[in-house]
Amino acid sequence: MERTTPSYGLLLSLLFCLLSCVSARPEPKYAWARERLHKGLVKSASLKPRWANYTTSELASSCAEALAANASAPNSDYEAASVAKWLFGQTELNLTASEDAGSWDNAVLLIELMQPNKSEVIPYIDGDATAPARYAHVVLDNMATDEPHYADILVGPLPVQNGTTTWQPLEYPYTKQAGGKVRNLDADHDLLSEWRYNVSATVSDITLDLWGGTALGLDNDTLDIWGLDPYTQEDGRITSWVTYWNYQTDDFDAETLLPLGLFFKCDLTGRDSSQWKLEGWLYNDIYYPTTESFRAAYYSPGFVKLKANVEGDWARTDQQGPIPPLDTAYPPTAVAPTGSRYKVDVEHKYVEWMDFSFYVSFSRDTGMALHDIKYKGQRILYELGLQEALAHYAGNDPVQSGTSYLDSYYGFGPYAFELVKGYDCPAYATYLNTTFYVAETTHTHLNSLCLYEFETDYAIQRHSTSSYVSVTKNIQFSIRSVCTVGNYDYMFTYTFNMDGSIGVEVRASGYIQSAHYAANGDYGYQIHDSLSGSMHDHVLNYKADFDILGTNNTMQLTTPVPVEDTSRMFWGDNGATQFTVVNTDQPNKYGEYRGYRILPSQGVCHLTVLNSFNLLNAANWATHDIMVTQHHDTEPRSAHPYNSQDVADPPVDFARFFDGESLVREDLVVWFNLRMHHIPHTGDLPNTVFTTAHSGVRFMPLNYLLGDPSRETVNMVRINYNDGNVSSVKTFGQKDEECVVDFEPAEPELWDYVVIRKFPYDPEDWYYETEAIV
Ligand SMILES: *[C@@H]1O[C@H](CO)[C@@H](O)[C@H](O)[C@H]1NC(C)=O
Ligand SMILES: *[C@@H]1O[C@H](CO)[C@@H](O)[C@H](O)[C@H]1NC(C)=O
Ligand SMILES: *[C@@H]1O[C@H](CO)[C@@H](O)[C@H](O)[C@H]1NC(C)=O
Ligand SMILES: *[C@@H]1O[C@H](CO)[C@@H](O)[C@H](O)[C@H]1NC(C)=O
Ligand SMILES: *[C@@H]1O[C@H](CO)[C@@H](O)[C@H](O)[C@H]1NC(C)=O
Ligand SMILES: *[C@@H]1O[C@H](CO)[C@@H](O)[C@H](O)[C@H]1NC(C)=O
Ligand SMILES: *[C@@H]1O[C@H](CO)[C@@H](O)[C@H](O)[C@H]1NC(C)=O
Ligand SMILES: *[C@@H]1O[C@H](CO)[C@@H](O)[C@H](O)[C@H]1NC(C)=O
Ligand SMILES: *[C@@H]1O[C@H](CO)[C@@H](O)[C@H](O)[C@H]1NC(C)=O
Ligand SMILES: *[C@@H]1O[C@H](CO)[C@@H](O)[C@H](O)[C@H]1NC(C)=O
Ligand SMILES: [Cu+2]
Repeated sequence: MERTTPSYGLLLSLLFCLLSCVSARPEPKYAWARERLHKGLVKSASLKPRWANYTTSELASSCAEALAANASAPNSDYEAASVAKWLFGQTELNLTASEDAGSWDNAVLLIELMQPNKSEVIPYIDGDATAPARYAHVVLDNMATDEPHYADILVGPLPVQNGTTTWQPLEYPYTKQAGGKVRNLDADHDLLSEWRYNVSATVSDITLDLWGGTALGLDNDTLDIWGLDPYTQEDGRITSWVTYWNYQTDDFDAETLLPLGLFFKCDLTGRDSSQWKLEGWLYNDIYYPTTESFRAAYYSPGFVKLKANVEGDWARTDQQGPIPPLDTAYPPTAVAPTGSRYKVDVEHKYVEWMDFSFYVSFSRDTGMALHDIKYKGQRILYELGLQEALAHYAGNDPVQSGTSYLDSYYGFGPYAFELVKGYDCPAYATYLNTTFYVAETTHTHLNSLCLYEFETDYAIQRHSTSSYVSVTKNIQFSIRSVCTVGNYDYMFTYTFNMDGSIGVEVRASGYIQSAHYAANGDYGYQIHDSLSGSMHDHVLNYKADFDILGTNNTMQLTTPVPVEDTSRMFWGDNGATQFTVVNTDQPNKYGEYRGYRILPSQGVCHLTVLNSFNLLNAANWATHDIMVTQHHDTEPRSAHPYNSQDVADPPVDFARFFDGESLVREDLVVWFNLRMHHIPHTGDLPNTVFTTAHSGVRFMPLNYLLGDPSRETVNMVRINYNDGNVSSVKTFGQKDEECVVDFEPAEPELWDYVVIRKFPYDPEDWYYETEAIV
């Protein structure tokens, strides 16, 4: 496969050259969302330690339980708590309960079930091998040291037993062999926050003059300061740029629309705050190396003061403006008149719909994933799930140009909140809870996954002739979750279809992260008085571990080509290349290979940024559209949540998965990306909309069956006619009873909505004080 030359528009072409120019500037890094994490999830300040046996939840919602089904399920209650209790008994770990832990203590961040090796699971679920031993994956936040680091460890076997349970550094799933350790650049978060407020205090006169407010860490602050994620990691130094934002003045989450255009750079290397340094200020594209030089310029005649971004109705999402004609009449709505036509085993998170079945798992890092997806009794995918999501910004200013969020750092699990019935999913959907265990507390988010059937607005099949018309309803089945990671709401949906195809889709809504418009014209449209829609790329990486008629699979391009040197590819010019995972050992009766084809269904574009200075090796999964490797137990995931902490030498460098290994008759894993180029325009205000911020890939059976399986449904009709008169109507045994729709079930009870989006989280009081999550 050759890489085709992209023909992006003007702005994007500009980006290529201008990004490199920006890289020559004093560079940035700091993350506002990090603050949330530490305020809440990591240090649940007001909570009692819960590691003894408080929790009722389990490691069990993790995928391994689903895969290893029964054998691993017993005793899942209290299991995470028992692991925590055991860990606190290991004196060499020197752990402090999360609620008491400060920035110089070791704490437990996460406990989950370790995903068992596929090499052990397959013989178990398909054969008569015994169930794989179960282990807990634990992440420690070791801060009682000059070199704070996260440590991935394995605890087991489970259940915990004195004498037999041990812990060991976890290393095999990562490309970096460093004892499962990665440095923690944010251990001194609180001190750093204080330090930045101290810097800000030195220009209070200026912020008061410019914006009538201060950022001092006081209750009456009207300004916020935050900056880069990841930090800039260069030549052994850790630096960051910080910028000013107006706080929103009401409930609407508008802060990321209110940048003020003043920036300062700091050197944050090391743990000794007396060594941290302010390295300069930037305002209106002019750099001032010291506070004194900035102040002197500010009070000089002719200093240009930029307009501030101030909240208004333009940044609020409630109804406003003239109501469109007839809009107040009740709109069409979906109902399921005969109830659900699918089965959900809530305990095992096992789902059956029509000829599909699968298990659902949920994790702190990456949220929802599907396992052991079978179609007509045959496994087609061993595992399908999100791996990582990147939002790579560009801009003339150091905060935008330095921002490249890798969202699994924050985790998708903690940000999957309750879905709104009748809005996020149909009112009649099945809703499942999700749980994860962090900081010695089980967190349960109610109704945060939904499953439902839905009739699309187009038929799946039709044909008409002079004597009949034949047409089939397109009924599909979806599972969905929505994760609000900071300012954005990502909607993740897997869709199963009667033609045997599976859709993987993501949509984005919520507030954009914007830039001050000053001198940013090459990086975004001006979208409000002082606002630039900061251009960025979203790239979301997925793992699709195909097993087509077993694990002896081959990647087939349009013409069957062994692809040893072309394991990383682009969709190709004009969609001319078809990518199909086939089994060459079991051709169909015509000798054609049975397989599943992978095709983009929406939003085909590549990551614009090449050789990102911000990311170095931390997101090497973003370079191509579709990447194929052999399955290895040592390569379960394309990324690590702390890749951002050491971008040059991250725990998982995806590029190292590629060594020219054979992709012919091997157990193949397809890693693919969903992407959106986002150049926010006025229509992104107040929020980006899901309609166009959308990317998808579809897996479709290719020569897999001998015909179209959607012929099996009865939900079709054939109307026969002659000379203009209908002679018969065939409905194939469809349920034809008159169904009088009772509207009640279609109207959800929204007063039941459970507000759990707050940090800290109190499992005894889910309704407890809500904090904004930006
Ligand atoms: C919790 O622990 C206490 C003592 O540590 C024990 O008495 C109690 O049975 C435990 N509860 C559960 C549900 O395991
Ligand atoms: C789970 O175990 C029960 C009985 O122990 C058995 O009937 C059932 O088939 C098992 N289910 C699976 C998916 O293994
Ligand atoms: C254990 O952690 C405490 C802080 O929680 C620290 O003061 C102490 O030095 C640590 N001990 C060892 C042996 O690392
Ligand atoms: C899983 O596979 C890896 C790599 O082969 C191995 O190091 C590890 O011990 C295995 N885990 C278990 C629980 O067997
Ligand atoms: C293990 O031993 C410790 C200390 O001897 C004890 O406190 C704890 O309850 C024991 N745990 C189990 C599961 O037996
Ligand atoms: C912030 O300023 C206060 C008052 O000058 C000082 O006591 C404190 O140590 C400073 N904090 C940091 C992190 O520099
Ligand atoms: C904010 O509060 C502090 C102390 O409470 C006070 O000194 C300061 O004047 C207040 N600032 C504003 C802008 O009102
Ligand atoms: C979700 O949790 C709530 C509260 O514990 C419980 O009542 C409900 O049954 C759970 N839902 C499912 C589908 O398990
Ligand atoms: C898988 O392919 C290998 C050759 O690559 C062959 O030796 C083996 O028999 C095949 N296994 C199955 C189950 O067909
Ligand atoms: C079709 O229906 C019309 C109206 O009922 C009738 O007049 C006509 O004879 C019918 N034609 C045929 C071919 O049955
Ligand atoms: Cu976007």
